[in-house]
This record gives sequence, C-alpha cells and structure tokens, in this order.
Amino acid sequence: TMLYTGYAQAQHRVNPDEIKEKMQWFANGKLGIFIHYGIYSVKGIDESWSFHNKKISYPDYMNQLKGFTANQYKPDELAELIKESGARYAVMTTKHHDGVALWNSKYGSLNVVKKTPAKKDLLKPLYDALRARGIKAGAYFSLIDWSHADYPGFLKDSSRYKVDAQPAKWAKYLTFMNGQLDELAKQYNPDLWWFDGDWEHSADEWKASAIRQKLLSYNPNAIINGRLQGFGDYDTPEQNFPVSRPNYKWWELCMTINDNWGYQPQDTNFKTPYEIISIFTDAVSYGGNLLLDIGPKGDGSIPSQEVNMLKELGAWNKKNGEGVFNTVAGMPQGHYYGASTLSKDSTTVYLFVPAKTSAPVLVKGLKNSIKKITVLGSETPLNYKIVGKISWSAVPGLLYIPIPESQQDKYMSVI
Ligand code: JFZ
Repeated sequence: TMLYTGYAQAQHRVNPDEIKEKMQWFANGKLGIFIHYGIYSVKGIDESWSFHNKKISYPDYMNQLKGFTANQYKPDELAELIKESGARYAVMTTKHHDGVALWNSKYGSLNVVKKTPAKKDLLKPLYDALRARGIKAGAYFSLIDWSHADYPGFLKDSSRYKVDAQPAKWAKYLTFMNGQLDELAKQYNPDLWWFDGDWEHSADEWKASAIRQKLLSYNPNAIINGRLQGFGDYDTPEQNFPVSRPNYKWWELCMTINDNWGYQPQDTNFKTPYEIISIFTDAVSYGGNLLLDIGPKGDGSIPSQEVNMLKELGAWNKKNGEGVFNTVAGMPQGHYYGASTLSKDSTTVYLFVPAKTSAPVLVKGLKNSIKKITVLGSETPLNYKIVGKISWSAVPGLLYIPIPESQQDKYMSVI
C-alpha cells in the first residue's frame, strides 16, 4: 500500500477512567517544551547513540565530561523563555542512555556534579524556576543505562548478557535504577515522568508495574508517559504525526525543531514557525499535545534559532491561544480541510486557516445556527454565506467564509 496509516501503538494497560482527574492539566496543557541537555552537547554529537553506534569511542564520548561547564546555564531565563512560548509544562533529561545523571546521585558517581566542571545540580534550580511560573516540571529518565556495568547493553560487548541467564546481575541493575528513581521522586517530585528506552526489555523484566506503583505512592497525581511497556498514562508517538486518532485517550507528539534532540552545530535544518504551528494545531486538533524539543549548547545557552522559535510561538499563542488551550479535539475529518478544535461546552468551533488563504473557507455539516464568526485578534465579525440549505429538512447546507487578507495572521489564523 502507498499510504502510511499510523505508528505502532503500544498496549495501554491503564484504565483511562481511573486517571482522568489527574490528566486534566495535561489535557488542557497542549504544549510542552522538551529539553535534551547533557555532555553530548559539548562536542555537539548524537546523545548517547554516537558511542552506541560507534561514531565515537566510549572514552572519547566520556571525555566530554571534562568540557561540560554549564556556565551559561540560566534556569530562570530558560523557565522565562518557556513561559513566554505559552508552554504549560517542560520535560528535562535527568539522565539519557549514556548514564550521566544531571543531579548528584548517590547511586554511582557518573553525574555532572561529581564528574564535570559544572559541579552543580542542574535539575533543582530549573524545576524551582518552572514551578515559580506555574509551569509543570517533568523528568525524562532513560531506563537504559549503557554505562552501568550491570546493564546488559554495557558498551564493552563482552559484558553483554541475557537477563534470564544472570538474574542476580539484572536485579543489581534494577536496584540501582530504582534507587535513582527514588532520589528523583523525593528530591524533585516530578509532575510528569517521561520514560525512554523501554524497548530493550519486557514489562516483566523492567518490573514496569512495580515502577508505576512506586512512583504513584510518592505522588498519586504524577503523570507517566507510555514508554513503560504500556504502564503509563498516555502515548508518545515520536516525530511521526499520527494520521488517525491514537488508541490512547491522551497522547503527546514529541518533535525536534531541527533534526536532532541535542545541540548539534552543523544541523541548521530548522522548521519554520508555520511548520511548527501547523504541526502543533494538527496535534491539538486530534486531541493531542506537542512536546517541542530544544537542545542547549554545552555551556547551557540556548541556540538563537530555538530562542526565536519559542518567542514566535509565544506571540502566536498569545493572540490565538483561545483556540488551542483548554479546548478539546475538533470535528472529525471531512467537515473541514484543516485542523479544528472545540470549546469544552461545544458552543464554539475553532478553525485553523493557513496564512494567505484566498479562497473562502468551507465547512460542511454544521447543524447549529451561527451566532458570530470572528478571527482571533480582531473584533470585526466576518461575513459568511450558506448555500444549499434545505429549509424543510435537516440538511444544514455548506458554509463559506471568505477571510479578508487584512485580518489574517502571518502564520495561521484562527476562525
Ligand atoms: C529516544 C532516544 O533514544 C532519543 O535519543 C531521544 O531521547 C528520543 C526522545 O527518544 O528515541 C526514540 C524513542 C522512540 C522511538 C524512536 C526513537 N519510537 O517510538 O519510534
């Protein structure tokens, strides 16, 4: 077949009815900012995968520890930028597959406090700065740890082993990993856990159910993403936009602004504001969120293109956010060519119209009578025309709305 019809969807083992209350802020939140920060930003190479894929030796990769200063890492400014973007939550990499923790873990010594010139906890000041601004604080955590001697995928291939063959060794790894999770839960109490790397082991091997239970015992309102072999609350399709509505009631598309998660100076393939906004509104139109990634440089400063993107997005949200935040998924496909959302009370439909649209917008099958049509950011009502309505039947006719160019947004108007 020539059509891509959707990404593989994980099995959801959690009953949506039991979590719907705690999911409210997430459902209303729509936009999160993902932060991939780690020693890989010193050389500007692939996070963890560069040594795994043997593009760089393990010792050379770890040499980046020496260059990781974080001396331009300014959590307050970063939180302010995230606030300005309109995002309601942020997810920070606490530890990637390389095993380098961004806090002073007492489990092992591979962390930025003990092993880098940064010598400081990078999580606490960021989480404080976010929360001071009413932004929810999320923790990305890699279940995989390719630096840990007890992890089966340890880089020195000789130490690879099967979990079944060495249960004690695997148990040691799980104790280590759970110790780190306990630390994160106690010290930072994340509002959201964003697991990654579950694919290397089964739910049974990870003891995924026990991890879920444990984290919820620390904070019953914590939200857990789906990359815990289905023991999460919501699904996380990556980069690939779902063509149809996902199985999970809640989901979040995670996406890079250029082509990489972490900072890579040669990667200048930045998406345009229009592209980001159209992906964002498309996701929201299907009932999902967008988790948009930034990659700070090794010193902690944010690449200017990403700063600009967050500001553009913020300006757009400021004007058009009514159609996005606190809404629900829009009309099923077929009523309108583009993205749409609905107000929670279903009295308002928001249509997303790309800039420089010259033909009138067409909406089919609207049964309600129309009170008023406006463009967000302007009070002037738009004229419209209904054709083909049959007065003595239920046939609602076709609604045409011409949108004067003078009233159009430079990226995406909301009608
Ligand atoms: C993972 C990481 O390996 C990667 O480095 C990055 O942190 C990203 C956010 O997550 O990569 C994935 C995870 C899931 C899929 C693909 C890449 N997936 O479901 O297709």
